[in-house]
Amino acid sequence: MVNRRKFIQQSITGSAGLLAGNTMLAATKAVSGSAVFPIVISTWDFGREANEGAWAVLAKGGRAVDAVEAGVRVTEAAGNNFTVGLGGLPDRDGRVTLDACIMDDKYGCGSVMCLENILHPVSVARLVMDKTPHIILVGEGAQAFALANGFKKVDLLTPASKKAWKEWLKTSKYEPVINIENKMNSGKDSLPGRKYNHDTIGMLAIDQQGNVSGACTTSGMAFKMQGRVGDSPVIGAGLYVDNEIGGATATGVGEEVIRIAGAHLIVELMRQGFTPQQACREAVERIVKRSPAKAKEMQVGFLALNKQGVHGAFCLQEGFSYAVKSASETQMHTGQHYF
Ligand code: SD4
Repeated sequence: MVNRRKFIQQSITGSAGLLAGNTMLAATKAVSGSAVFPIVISTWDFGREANEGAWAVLAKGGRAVDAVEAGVRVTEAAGNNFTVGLGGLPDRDGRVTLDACIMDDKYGCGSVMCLENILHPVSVARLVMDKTPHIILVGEGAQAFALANGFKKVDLLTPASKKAWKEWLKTSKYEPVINIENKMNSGKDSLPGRKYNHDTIGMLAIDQQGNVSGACTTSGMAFKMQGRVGDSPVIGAGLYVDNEIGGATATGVGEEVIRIAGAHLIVELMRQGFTPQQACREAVERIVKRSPAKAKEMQVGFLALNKQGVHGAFCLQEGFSYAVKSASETQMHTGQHYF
């Protein structure tokens, strides 16, 4: 039986939450009233170029789901970063295995995990969503599906990523500490906001019709075990979109994000009235609460966009940047950090 005092307490907390939600809604409606749509946001410095790819779709009145796919494809093909698509750092056996997912405005979702030799995993995920009765395809099955649908085999290991792997083999130490990928590039470029200070790309967009979609794509943690899958292609962990509420995406050590179902948690918190930033902060605090010692030694960053076009981010460590593009803004932002 529900204890009466507890029931009253819960009701009070519930109304306070609703009140906070209404206040938030009133504040954000003003933002949507000032025509922030379309808008696209994405993780890290390379999000800037990716946003341009998405904007080409959004500016013409295209759908958010097409925009996020086009946007993250820019990063997948770039070949100049160690963490997404071509040139992504391999696993400990020298195999580049890619993870990606996409979610549209109607709870449609598609995902590929541990996909090898395909340049655009996000587009394979899109096809899984659009053309199959399934949500996730992994490994050989995902590759066979991609090849059957016209994708070509590509060697994703570049001279630079091969060199980094060979270097790593000298010690073979798996150290998923704060942005291990950045540590491959010690020096000024690995400083917060500089070119190597980036990671998985997660992107969220709202189109002119006000519909929300998202995509997330990565080569995963550098030098992971063969077969390891992180949060990025896991719907609800690395990405979640609910067209009534908004979307969220994650970057960093995926195991910790999966443990708290990070992106879904953030969307549900926004449903209760949290702002995107408050929701991202709460998710980070849950990680700290569960693993206080480990949290100090790693990076996790969350990025969220609510239905009204308000964005926010929060991360464990300093140095998480994200890119925003709308009719009124083309800018880099820095996520607030816990430590
Ligand atoms: C993963 N979250 O595979 C991704 C990759 C990442 O720093 O963001 N790496 O866990």
